[in-house]
Amino acid sequence: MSENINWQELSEVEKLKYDSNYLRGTLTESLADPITGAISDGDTQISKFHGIYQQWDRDIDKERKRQKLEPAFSFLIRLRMPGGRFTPGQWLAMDELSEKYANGTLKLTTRQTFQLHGVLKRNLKATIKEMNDHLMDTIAACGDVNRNVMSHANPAQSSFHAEVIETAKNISEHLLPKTGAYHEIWLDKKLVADSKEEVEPLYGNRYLPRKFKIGIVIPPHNDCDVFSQDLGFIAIVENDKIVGYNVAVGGGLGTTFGKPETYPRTGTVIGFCTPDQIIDVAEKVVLVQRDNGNRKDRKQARLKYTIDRMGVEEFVAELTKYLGYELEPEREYVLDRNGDDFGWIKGSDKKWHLTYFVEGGRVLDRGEYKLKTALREISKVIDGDIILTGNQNLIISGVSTKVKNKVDALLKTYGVSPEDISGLRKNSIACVALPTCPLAFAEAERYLPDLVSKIEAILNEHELGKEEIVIRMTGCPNGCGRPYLAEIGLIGKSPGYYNLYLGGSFNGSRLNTLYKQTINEEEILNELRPIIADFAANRKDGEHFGDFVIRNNYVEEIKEGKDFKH
Ligand code: SRM
Ligand code: SF4
Repeated sequence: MSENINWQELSEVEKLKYDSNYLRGTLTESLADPITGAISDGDTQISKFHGIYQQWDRDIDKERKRQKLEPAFSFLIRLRMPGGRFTPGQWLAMDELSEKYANGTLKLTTRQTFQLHGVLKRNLKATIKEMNDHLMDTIAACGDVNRNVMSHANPAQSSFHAEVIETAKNISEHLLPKTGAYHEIWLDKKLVADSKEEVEPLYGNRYLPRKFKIGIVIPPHNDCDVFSQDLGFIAIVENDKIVGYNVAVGGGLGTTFGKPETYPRTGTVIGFCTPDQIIDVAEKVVLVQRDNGNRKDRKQARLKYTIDRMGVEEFVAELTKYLGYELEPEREYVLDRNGDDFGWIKGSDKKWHLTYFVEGGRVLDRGEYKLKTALREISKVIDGDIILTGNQNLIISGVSTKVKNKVDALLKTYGVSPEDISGLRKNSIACVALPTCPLAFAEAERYLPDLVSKIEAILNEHELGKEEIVIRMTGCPNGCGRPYLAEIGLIGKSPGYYNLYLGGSFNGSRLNTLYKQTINEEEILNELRPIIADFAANRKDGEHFGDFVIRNNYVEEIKEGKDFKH
């Protein structure tokens, strides 16, 4: 495969991957270099496959330049934890690591895992080692491979939760890179075999053309936005048993302003597979993408573009060849929401489960609000686990009645008892954006809470405070907070300015549509005010905001990603 590659034709990252000796690159040398807080340019790409991104503090960028200093480099570390289930011991370990080596906060991501921000180069290895000591790793949390596999989060809602989370873990394990690079570089494990002989049976030496994402939902709850995944599985329950999964392919949300050939796309359901087939189907979809994805242009490399280029029919025909059998026809299912259901629920396991809202997914102590301390103390007493949801929230899961009372008391002690928040805030997601994200054009996590308060004031004027409306904001069009699937989507264009998108569906199955471009806060509120008033006066019974704005022609429904306008 290697000798005849015309590197001129391929994206630079292809050569980097190929030359990296199965993801080793020069990471060991970069880590040892005391002159700079950064790693080499090439290693910044390779480190992603190990769950690490190089960043710098953008808040103090100008000052560092003025002082002729290099940027304040630090690193983001992302865990791989399929299904997002953590033991209390693991939570405590992450809490401690965030204090010892990171910026003191824990970030719960939109893919059910943790990120640490602000880790200095000299502390990377110790942090990763300690994570591994607690049975947590960061392998393939980023990079051109299959990423963290998401699954339905709430054991209280479905007795099939345990089965689905196990399936997510098995898929994740099956699709892990097989290189020993991670263990050598971070855990000082000796080479088992000569690395030159080592092969990646699944990925080959250039891995995938681009990142790849998988999620599993149990209807009617679409809590991991199954249509945003490269590969989504929808569990089908018949006679009190999961009989299989509908298979959705080609979801993906990232776009680039000024490049109309980039667009968000919702996954296409192409059939049904049995539980025995699910790992094979996952593997073969990955292989079709490996062999057909665009390796020249990374902005056209996701599976969604491969499928639109091939056409769904040809893609399915190719997949069938790889599988050696046909998928069965898709089965019926209904998805009714993509947000989380908050509060305590007693599950069929007779245990208690508390779904708890974490604004922006940021766990920290701020003044009297001591969420980080509360969760630390709760982790010391619970007899269950903590599960992260795909909406940046968490579930204190599987506790007895006695412990439930202790949890409530601890939340109260630390000033973080669950509040009666609005239906809008409950359904809000903001990506990280500034100050850590190098790609952000505008604020998101640090700004959305204030904007929500201002929209709440308008909703309250119309007695719509309880109305559940999905609102999501990102600092750029990459889509990390899945804004293209929100009923109200806000995407950063420049500091203080956003594009406003309306008309996503409450269950996450329909893309929204551009309503207004490059508007500031005052304009956002002025645009939303009359629409909310109209909604209050003229909505049909039970009609959701996203459906209302389409029925009343505020925006036209987008049927295909290709029709999306930026
Ligand atoms: Fe993302 C890149 C944060 C979920 C689409 N994403 C980034 C980087 C690493 C910026 C970078 O490349 O340097 C961001 C780091 C910011 C920081 O300081 O933490 C970043 N993405 C995040 C997280 C932490 C957002 C959050 O607030 O929770 C999410 C981590 C998930 C995880 O645990 O793995 C996160 N990113 C997503 C999602 C949502 C999802 O997967 O459910 C998407 C849209 C779905 C999709 O992939 O299509 C997403 N991130 C992107 C893209 C655009 C990809 C594309 O196809 O165009 C980029 C940029 C890129 O890859 O070039 C990106
Ligand atoms: Fe950064 Fe953009 Fe992702 Fe937000 S959407 S975290 S700004 S890459």
